[in-house]
Amino acid sequence: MNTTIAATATAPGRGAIAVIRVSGPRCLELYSLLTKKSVKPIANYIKPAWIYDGDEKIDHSMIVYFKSPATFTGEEMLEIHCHGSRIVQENILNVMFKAGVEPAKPGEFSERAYYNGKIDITQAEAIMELVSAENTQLARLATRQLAGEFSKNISDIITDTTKISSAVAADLDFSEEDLPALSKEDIKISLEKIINKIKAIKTGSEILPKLRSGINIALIGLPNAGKSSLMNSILGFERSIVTNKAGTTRDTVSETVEIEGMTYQFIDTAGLNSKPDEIEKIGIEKSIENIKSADIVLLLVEPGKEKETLAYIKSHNLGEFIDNPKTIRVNTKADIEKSKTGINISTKDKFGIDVLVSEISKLSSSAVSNSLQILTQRQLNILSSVEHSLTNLNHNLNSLTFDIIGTELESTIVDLNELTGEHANKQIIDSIFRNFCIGK
Ligand SMILES: Nc1nc2c(ncn2[C@@H]2O[C@H](COP(=O)(O)OP(=O)(O)OP(=O)(O)O)[C@@H](O)[C@H]2O)c(=O)[nH]1
Ligand SMILES: [Mg+2]
Repeated sequence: MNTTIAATATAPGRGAIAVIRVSGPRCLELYSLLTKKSVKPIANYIKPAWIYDGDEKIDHSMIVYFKSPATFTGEEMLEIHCHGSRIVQENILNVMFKAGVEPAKPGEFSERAYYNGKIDITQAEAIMELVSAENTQLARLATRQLAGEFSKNISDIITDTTKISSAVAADLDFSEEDLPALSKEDIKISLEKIINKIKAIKTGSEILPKLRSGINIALIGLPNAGKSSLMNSILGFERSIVTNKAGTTRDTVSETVEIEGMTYQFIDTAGLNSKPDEIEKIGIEKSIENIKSADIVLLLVEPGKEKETLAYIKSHNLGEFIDNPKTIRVNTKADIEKSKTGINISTKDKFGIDVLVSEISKLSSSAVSNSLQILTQRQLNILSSVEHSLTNLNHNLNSLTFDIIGTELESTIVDLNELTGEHANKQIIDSIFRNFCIGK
């Protein structure tokens, strides 16, 4: 790019320090304009310096020059770590804007990195995910994608597809004299392998929306079972009211918490009372809705109430939630009496809660396997369409000529290349980067 761009990279608002980023061919000239130093700076060394607007000192900052091509964008870059007031940032940027530097568009630094071959599109998308990651799991996944794991998976699939496509092309050249080196059966086996790889990536991403919004855990049981006490114990603060009166919680009470890198939304519900008053009735309807939509159900039973609890659940058509892999049976008030089935806990004597929490983690992390990938909607759409065409191709293989099979494979390779950004069209690239923050 011929232009030099600048923007603040840190979050807007007042902070101790803000970082202004500059990229483009005029960085060295701007370094001496801003610092009034005529000596060429040593690359990658951060130095304290007065920043000037003409002859006026406007901040005492730390400034660093990055020499191309070993920089984030691949171009010459500067970073100015200035004092974090909005005015200081604006003043420094204005010195550069007056000198003809352009304000960076959202995502323009990453876009330049992409066009200079520093990152591919999936890595750019990973940067965006990392910046917005709300929990450790998401941050970890985004980091893996940034390290190129997804691009590697896709390039493996492209290599596999190219292998069949080249073999098909070679067969086309020699088919007059020789028997084909590649049988339809061979193609079928290879295609199935590729389709399965794509399916695995897609399946691995199904839990993503849950990772983002949080895994819902509903606490259910008869009135006074100890639901609110348990929820408060897990959260570590008194979110729900606890009393010895049955029917204390009348509405659902929910709270988000991060446990071992995952976001959970715990939902305390109204006790399942067989003889509810008007208000409880509405609360119980909500409890039942929550049971049905929860990812994990904690079924709480206090000593002596097992039969009654199970009878209530069955009589309300919720029987499927009793012996269900997503239901954890929790025996509350185990300081009074323990049960042989389920996890015994006591919020009074504080035992069993750690066992329960690790059971919850186990249940949810089994869904978050190592095959988990971050997929944007754009990537998912391309993968689904590739899977669809390869499945069709595989299905109709016997009736197709090698010529047509070759053409189909070629067009699949073009689609796959779009995933990592090779041959992706400019409009798509633009729309990806314009969703980024300014300064990224
Ligand atoms: N002994 C003993 N009592 C407990 C324990 N946990 C809760 N309780 C008592 O049981 C009563 C009911 O507790 P809650 O947590 O309000 O029960 P709940 O299921 O939310 O009740 P509702 O909101 O009315 O449906 C309170 O008096 C608690 O102090 C426990 O581990 N041991
Ligand atoms: Mg309660």
